[in-house]
Amino acid sequence: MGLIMHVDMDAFYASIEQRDDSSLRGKPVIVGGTGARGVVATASYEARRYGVGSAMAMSKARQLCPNGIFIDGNHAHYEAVSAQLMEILGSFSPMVEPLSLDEAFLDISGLSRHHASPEEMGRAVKRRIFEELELVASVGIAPNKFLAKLASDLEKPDGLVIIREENVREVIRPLSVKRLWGVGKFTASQLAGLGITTIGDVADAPVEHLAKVLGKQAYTLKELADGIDKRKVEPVRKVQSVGNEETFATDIWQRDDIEKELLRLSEKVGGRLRRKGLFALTVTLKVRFASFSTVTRSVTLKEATQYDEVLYRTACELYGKVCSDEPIRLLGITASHLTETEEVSLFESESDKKKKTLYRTVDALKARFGSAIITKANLIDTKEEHHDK
Ligand code: DCP
Ligand code: MG
Repeated sequence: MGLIMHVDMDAFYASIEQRDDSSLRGKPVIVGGTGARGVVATASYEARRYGVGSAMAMSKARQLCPNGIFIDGNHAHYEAVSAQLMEILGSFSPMVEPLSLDEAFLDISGLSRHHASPEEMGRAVKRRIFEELELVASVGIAPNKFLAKLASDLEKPDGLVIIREENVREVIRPLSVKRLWGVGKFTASQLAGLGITTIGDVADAPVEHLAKVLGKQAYTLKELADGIDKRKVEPVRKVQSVGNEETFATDIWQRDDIEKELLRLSEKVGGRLRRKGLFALTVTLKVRFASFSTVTRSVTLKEATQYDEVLYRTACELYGKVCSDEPIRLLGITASHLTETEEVSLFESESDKKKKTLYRTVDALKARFGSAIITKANLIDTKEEHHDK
C-alpha cells in the first residue's frame, strides 16, 4: 500500500525572519508588501491571533494588529532556505515533489524498513528540519496526496498527524467541504445551498445531485470525499532550469524595445518548457548594462507555469524593480524550480483548457513552419528578424 508524507513549514517567511532576528521571536511579525497597496504574504502565529492572515490587504493588517512588526521580506533568502529544506527531504526519500517554497510531498511507500513506524519517520523529518534549519514543520502522513496534505494542516503549527487507511472515514467525514481540493468559498456556498457542508455530506450525496452545482467536478470531489486520490508523487526532474538570454547588437533603453525583447525571450523559454512538459515556479530576470554591471531579480509564482504570457508579465514586473536608466546590452530569462505538474489544484477551468489547446496549436505551427510564423502582436512590427538555430 502506498504511503505519502506531506511537509508544510509553519508561518514560513515569518518564522525565517524570527529565526534570523531573535528580537522578533514571540512577537506578531507580518511579512508582505509594506507599501500602500501591499498584501500580507504571511503572518507569525502571534499575529494570526489578531486575525491577520495571508492575502489580506496590508492596511487591514495594520488596523487589526497596530503593534505588529511589518517586514518587506527577502524572497531570494526564502528561496535559499527552501532549497535547503528540499535537500533535507531528499535525504528521506528519492521521490520528493515540491509544491511551493515551503511544502512538498514525499512518497514514503516501502521505506518502512528504515523506520519503526510512519510516526517515527515523521518525527525524524521534523527533528532534522529543526536541527538544521531551526524552523518548525507540520507533517501529515496518509495513504494518498489529498489525505496527506489535509493531515499536515490538521494540527498546525508543529503538527504531526497520521491518517491510517482504517481511520480515513471517521477523520474526514466531519470536516468542512472547504478541505476538499478545489473547493473554495464560492463552491462551498453553492454546496451549502444544497445542504452539503461536510465531507461526509459530499460522500453521501448522489453524484447527480452534486453535478447540479459542480458539473464534472462532482466526480472528482466525490472520490476525494471517499478518501480516494490516485495522483502519484511526481518528483522534480533532473533539468533544474530553462533559460535564454540575448546580447544585443546595439544597446537598448527604450521601454518598448525592452518589452519586445522580454516577450521574445518569454516565448523561447515558454516553448522549451512546453516541449519538455515542465512547469516553472520561479522566474529570474537578468539584466546586463552597457557598463557590464549585471543584476538579477527573481520571483516565485503562486502557480507553476509554462505559458509565455505569464513569463512575460512576470519578467516585466521584475524589470520594473530594476531601477536604472542605463542602456542594456543583455537580457535573460530563466525559469527554475521545475515540476511536471502545474499546480496543486485538481481542476482546470474552461479558459485554462482553451489556453492549453491554443498553445498546442501554436507550438505545432512553429515546429512545422519555424518560430517566425506566428507570434504575439507586440512583436509583429519589429524591424529585424531573429531566428532560432
Ligand atoms: N505566501 C504568500 N502569499 C500567500 C500565501 C503564502 O506569499 N497568499 C507565502 C508566504 C508563506 C509561504 O508562501 O510563508 C508558505 O505558504 P503557506 O500557505 O504554507 O503559509 P505559511 O507557511 O506562512 O503558514 P502555515 O503555518 O499556515 O503553513
Ligand atoms: Mg506553510
